[in-house]
Amino acid sequence: MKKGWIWASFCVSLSIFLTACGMELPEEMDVSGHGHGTSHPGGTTSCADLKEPTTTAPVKKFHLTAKAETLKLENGKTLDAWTYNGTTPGPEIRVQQGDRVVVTLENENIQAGVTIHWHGVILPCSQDGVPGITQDAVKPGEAFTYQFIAKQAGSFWYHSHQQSSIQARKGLIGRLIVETKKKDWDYDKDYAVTLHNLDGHPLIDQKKDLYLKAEPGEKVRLRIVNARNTTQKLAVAGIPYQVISIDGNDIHGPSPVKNQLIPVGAGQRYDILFQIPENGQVKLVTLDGEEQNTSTTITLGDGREVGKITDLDRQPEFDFTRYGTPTHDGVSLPSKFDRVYTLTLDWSWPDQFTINDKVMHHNQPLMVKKGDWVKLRLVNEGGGTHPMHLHGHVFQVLTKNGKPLKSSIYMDTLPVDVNETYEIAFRADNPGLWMLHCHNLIHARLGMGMMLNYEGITTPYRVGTKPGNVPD
Ligand SMILES: [Cu+2]
Repeated sequence: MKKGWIWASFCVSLSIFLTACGMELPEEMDVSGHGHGTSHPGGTTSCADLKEPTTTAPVKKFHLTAKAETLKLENGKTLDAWTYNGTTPGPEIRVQQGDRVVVTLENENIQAGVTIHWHGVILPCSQDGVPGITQDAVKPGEAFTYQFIAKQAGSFWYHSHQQSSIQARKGLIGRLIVETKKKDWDYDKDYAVTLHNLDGHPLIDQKKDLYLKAEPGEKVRLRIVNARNTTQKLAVAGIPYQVISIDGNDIHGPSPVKNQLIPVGAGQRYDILFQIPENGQVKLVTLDGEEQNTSTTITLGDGREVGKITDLDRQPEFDFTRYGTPTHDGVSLPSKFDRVYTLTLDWSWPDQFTINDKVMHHNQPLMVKKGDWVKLRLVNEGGGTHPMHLHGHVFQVLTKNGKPLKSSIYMDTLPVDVNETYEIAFRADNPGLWMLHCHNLIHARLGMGMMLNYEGITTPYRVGTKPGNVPD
């Protein structure tokens, strides 16, 4: 596994210049599986025509310009980064649930082209930002406007899905926060932060050590976005906290926990709630899940330090499978699923990360039709942790290693460790062509991805070197 990892890292640095390593990109390919002239008994619909209908929802407009920028880090080092509007993460987009979000993306000078994928957001196929599948990459001098209704409240993020392993690492990332109209939890301050790796520099909002203003006694909602490729474990010093939301989905009955590391998987979001102690400050430390080294800190408030973060490695991990209280949230799972698929995640020497022994573009799409209940079994047989992300849907985690969860937990990205098996379920209620891939973007680049396609959905776009659409 270690060897594979080193080779994979080497290949990705190399593949910026070469395509010698890993997965061979086809010259031109139609991921819908329909091809030219194939007919479908129920007729066909193009992904490009699946848009949000016109409504009276309040419109919130934003403009993001992708451009190369020289950034100066706190340590004085300068970096050539790719940014949305000159910073990484790009501007935080904050809207209210029910708003119509209109974002114009302009590409100033990123030669390979860019897109914006709205990670975790349930939106129409044409707005998903995946080059060669839902649109063409936006080339220098071009623009593309995204429009979707923010139906889910919660913490989300956005990133380019063109050569994402390179572009996210170069800085093309940002946050999307959707607030509820009426505050759903009791807090005074609402902060969101992004853990990211900027070209080899582990950072939190472009800093090594982040300070956030908070007064003694204040309750803080802290939204943590992990835009890195590996699980980031978060230690909170000395005070109890609640995990109130994962991937934008509220937890039912979140009890306070203390001295537990929160493992935020790559691509995931965890919202935690805590109170600043009287005369105290709160400190959080992140620990990289694979390299086991501490990387960034967050400090809230000005008082004396409460509690010390010691024995990081010996702290137990927060376990979402045992958290929360049982719910009857109205979504009752069927006794029989319409489609059941097993996906075995693995890697093979020297540099391929596979699903069912095949790399992306060689796997047949998982086919569903609208209304199906779908169950996926995710089995990790090797190659490190695989944070599996499904576009366009939120799934419920049913079991871990055969054991049912304590509460109803919903996610869009689930980190699956080696030798673990999860069962997840969702309703196929959003017709389109959706990627299902590992959000360790290096693994995705080296093959770990496939399509979940609805019957009868086609696309006018093509993946490949010829059209210049590289979705992984
Ligand atoms: Cu992976």
